[in-house]
Parts: sequence; C-alpha cells; structure tokens
Amino acid sequence: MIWIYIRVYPVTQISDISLSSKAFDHLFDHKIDLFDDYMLQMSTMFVELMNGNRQTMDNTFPVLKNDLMVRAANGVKTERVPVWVMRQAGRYLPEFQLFRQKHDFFDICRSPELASEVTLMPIRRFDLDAAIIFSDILVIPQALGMEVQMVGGVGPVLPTPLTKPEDIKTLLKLDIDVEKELDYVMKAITLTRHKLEGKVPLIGFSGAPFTLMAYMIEGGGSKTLAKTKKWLYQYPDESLQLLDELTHVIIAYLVAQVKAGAQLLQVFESNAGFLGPKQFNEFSLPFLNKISEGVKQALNDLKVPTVPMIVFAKDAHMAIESLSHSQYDVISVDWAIEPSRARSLAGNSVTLQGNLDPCALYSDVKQIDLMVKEMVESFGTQRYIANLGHGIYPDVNPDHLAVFVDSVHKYSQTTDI
Ligand code: 1CP
Repeated sequence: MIWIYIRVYPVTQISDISLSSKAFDHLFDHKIDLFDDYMLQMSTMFVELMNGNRQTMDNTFPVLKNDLMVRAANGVKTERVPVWVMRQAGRYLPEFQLFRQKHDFFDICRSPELASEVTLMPIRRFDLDAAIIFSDILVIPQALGMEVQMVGGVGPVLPTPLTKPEDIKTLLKLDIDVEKELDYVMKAITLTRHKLEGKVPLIGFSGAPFTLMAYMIEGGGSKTLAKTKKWLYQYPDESLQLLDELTHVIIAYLVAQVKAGAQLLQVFESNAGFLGPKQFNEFSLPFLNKISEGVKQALNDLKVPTVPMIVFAKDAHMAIESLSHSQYDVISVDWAIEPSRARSLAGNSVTLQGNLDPCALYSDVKQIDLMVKEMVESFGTQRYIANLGHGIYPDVNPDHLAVFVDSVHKYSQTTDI
C-alpha cells in the first residue's frame, strides 16, 4: 500500500509522507500513467528514507497540503487547474513597493528573512497554487564576480560587462563553489518552506545560459541584443565555451535549491526570441537540455528525489516540439501562440503552462474573466498550469490579478477525474 501511495504523490522529504482523504480518492479513482518512472524514483527514495541517508538539508518540512502544481507538472490528474504568475512577488504589489523603500533589492535577496517575506506576499493576498522564491536570475553573474546594480526605473545594470572573449578569464571566477557562494538563496528557500506551512509548493529558478550571457555582455536589458549576437557570429567557440561554463554553474545551483527545499524548478530563457531557429538550436537548446538532464542525473546520484522542471523559452515557438522530447516536465509558453498550436507541437506527454498576455490584466474585470474562460477552454483542464505569458507588469492593479486567479479556479473545476 505504501508503495502505491508514494508513487502517486511525489514526496520531497520524510514529512511529506502523510495521507489525506483526497490522496486516497485519487489513488483509487484515477488511472495512473507514469507508474514506472515514479516507482523507480520513489522506491529509491523510500530506501534512502529508511536508511536515514537523505541528502536534503532539512527533513522536517511541513506536509504539502496543495499539490495541484506538482500533480499537473507530473501529468497526474487534478480536480482544478493550478495557477501561479511569473514575477508574482514583485513591483505591482503595494506592500512590495513599501518594502523596497526600506530595503535595497539585493539586500532582500541576500537576507533569507526578507526574501521569504516577499515570497509570501502574493500567497497571503491571492489563492495561488505555488510560491516562487524571491531572488533574481542575475545572482549568478554576481556570484561569478560581476557587479550587478538594480537601478530604480531602469532595471539591472552590470557596469563592467564582458566585451571580448578574454574577459571570460579576467572578469569571471568560474571555479566557484556555487552552494557556498549562493548559500543565501538556499537558506531563503529552506526558511520559506517552513513559513509556507505546506500551503503551496515552492518553485526555485535560474536564468538559462544564453539569457545570462546576454546580460553579462549587454550590461543590462537590451532591445536588440546586438552585442551578444555579435559574439555568436564573431566568437562562436568562445560563446559556446561561456555557455557551457554557465551550464555547469546553473546545474549545481538548481540541484542545491532542491536540496534546500525547492519543490519545482523553472529555467528562464527569457531572451530566446532574439535567436533564429539555427542559432537557438546551437546556442540555447543544447544547454537547456544539458540542464534538465544534468539536474535530474545529479539528484538521482545524490539519492535526492527529482522535482518537476519547467522551461520557459520565451518566443521560441520553434522549440516547443524539441523541448517536448527533453527532460522538462512542463513547457511554459508566451501569449503569441494559440494554445491549440502549442498543444499540437508539444504532444500529450508534457504539461503546458501559460499564456495570457500580461497586458490583458489592464482590461476590466469582466473581460479578464472571459479571457481566462477562453484560455482554460483552449488548454483544457489536464496537463495544464495557468499563468501569464510572461511576468506581470509593475502597473497592474493587484485586484485584477485576483480575478485572473479566481477565474482560473472557477472555470477549471472538474468532477470528471
Ligand atoms: O516573483 C517572482 O517571479 C520571483 C522573483 C523574480 C524572478 C523569477 C525576480 C524579482 N526576477 C526574476 C527573474 C528575472 N529577472 C528574469 C526572468 C523572468 C523574465 O523574463 O521576466 C529576468 C530577465 C530578470 C532580470 C531582471 N531583474 C529584470 C528585467 C530587466 C530587463 O530590462 O530585461 C528586472 C527589471 C529585474 C529586477 C527585478 N527582479 C525581481 C524584481 C521584483 C525586480 C524589480 C526590482 C525592483 O524592485 O526595483
């Protein structure tokens, strides 16, 4: 009996092993598709639990009460569609703006107490099905020795960007101990897991190699990414070398986040849309694949249960099909693709996430409700996680986000599972 339960509900530490009546309903009522994978993964973990040989930092996390996200990501049926929003812990929240008047951006990232406080802000306000740890993709370039400033009204600025391949050696410390250098993120994750009290799962994340490389070369955001793309054309070998180095760091970083308590992972390739198909296949896709394979392999080697992985390659519709054959469990899509098209490219063995236009939240609440209805009808209620097609914008009315979240729940309730 225990074996079957463990297979249906992925647990991430010993305290996750508990049975709710809902869990039993699912157990007996629903057809199970992923039996073999789960058995393998969970039986390994079960043995480890029995041996008291787990690698996680903390075995006393509260029981996860809402596992909709984890189930949807793993392709297990859900009674309603889970919903969370990229950049949900951010500037559109008045309480975050107040917080920012008192604290520097990276001071918040570096303080587990402050970072967990911001992570919980949207969870207290909205009926979300996941939290995402408050941090930024640019903590990696920072850990590698680059200065990163967060300039009000501008965004991130890296005053000393990479300008030539030799800078890789002179400006970057590539042999860092990632777990040590970014231990403040891991501490924030562990603390947040406790403070969440199992209400919803916690997502860890990283920028993908090409997106990080672009910030490191552009020195901030860019409309064209011309400097970065110049590297791809002029120094393809050195570009590949840098991407490979970043990939190793990202794998170590994501593995450490899971060990610290992250229950899902998202990889942001926010700059994918700057690449044509050929360049995407050369400079992005292989590294995205290496990350999902590397993270899952490393966790298996460490006898730490793997967690679902989400990939968001913005504007890279040409990649949806390839990504559906990768180790990612969820493909996040932007608003510029029809849900039905995304599903036909992805096939049925992967979960989709997305994709309302962030600007749709500027509409009145009736329209938002209607657009959510259409979105849920188009994606369907299974193997689907509702989200925006990119991060929420800073001038969105938080009440409109509440309508978005509640409408997802309203239109996706199903008794047919
Ligand atoms: O709520 C959450 O999603 C968690 C926190 C989070 C995440 C996941 C932040 C906080 N940043 C990120 C990821 C991130 N950061 C991405 C990938 C997601 C995406 O594409 O939107 C990117 C590209 C960044 C880089 C970044 N950091 C930008 C974009 C700049 C640009 O012009 O391209 C900006 C504006 C930031 C700053 C930032 N990060 C996060 C917040 C809340 C803020 C605002 C900073 C402030 O308070 O002034």
